[in-house]
Amino acid sequence: MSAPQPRGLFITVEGGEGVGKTTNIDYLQGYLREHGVDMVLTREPGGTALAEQVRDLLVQQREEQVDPLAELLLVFAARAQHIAEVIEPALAAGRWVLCDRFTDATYAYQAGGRGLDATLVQTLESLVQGELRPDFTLLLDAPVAVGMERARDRGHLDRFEQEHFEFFERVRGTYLRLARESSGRFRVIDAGQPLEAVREQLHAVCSELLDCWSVRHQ
Ligand code: Z5A
Repeated sequence: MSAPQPRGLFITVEGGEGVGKTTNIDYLQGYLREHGVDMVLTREPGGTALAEQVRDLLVQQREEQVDPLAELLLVFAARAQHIAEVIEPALAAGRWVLCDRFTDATYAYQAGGRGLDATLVQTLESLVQGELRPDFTLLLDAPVAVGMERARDRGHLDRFEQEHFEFFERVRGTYLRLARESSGRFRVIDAGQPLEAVREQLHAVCSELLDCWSVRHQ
């Protein structure tokens, strides 16, 4: 009888405003696929038809003030659908999942940024995810002023991107605290550096991920 299929690796990429997630995820995906990794690339909020509709509701500018608790519940509603439809089936089939943001973003934005009690996030995390947690999280970190300038240069700003400097300082502070508290899972990338230097750091992390995968297969 053949050995059971090992679960795929669940890798999340996190960071504040303008740190270059999209730019670097495209690069990571290309690099890992070249090294033979069978992978699903997805994002939060989003990743399914329903969750992408929730994403639109969350990021659109609107007249009414969005209540932080309503925002939190929408984020987790989208996440429940995303886990059931995309993440769990892929991991169970032995595929890697590379996800642009996950629950660390909820701690950073809804608890850190908006000021909601982090225990609310913990409660919903347990309810919606059960035991599911990322195997590795790449935190792209850059000074807030650098990130905000890059995002401004990109043009149109969504509802989150229009937040003020102090909001993004709290987001960054929360991410860095999470990285210190879960240092086994997090890899912090200095994303304030030029792209070439960021990619060198990503190569080192990719080698580690590929090593971890080959151990899982033994
Ligand atoms: N959100 C939440 O509140 N709670 C949650 O639980 C979750 C999400 C999951 C949408 O997410 C919003 O959802 C997000 C938080 C909230 N709002 N914000 N802000 P998103 O992931 O789509 O948001 P985003 O931050 O706008 O992601 P992004 O599109 O990946 O942006 P980015 O990180 O700024 O990446 P970029 O577009 O690749 O880079 C920005 C510019 O900088 C671009 O012109 C690049 O060419 C340039 N760049 C990138 N790297 C460099 C370097 N190293 N040097 C020079 N220039 C660079």
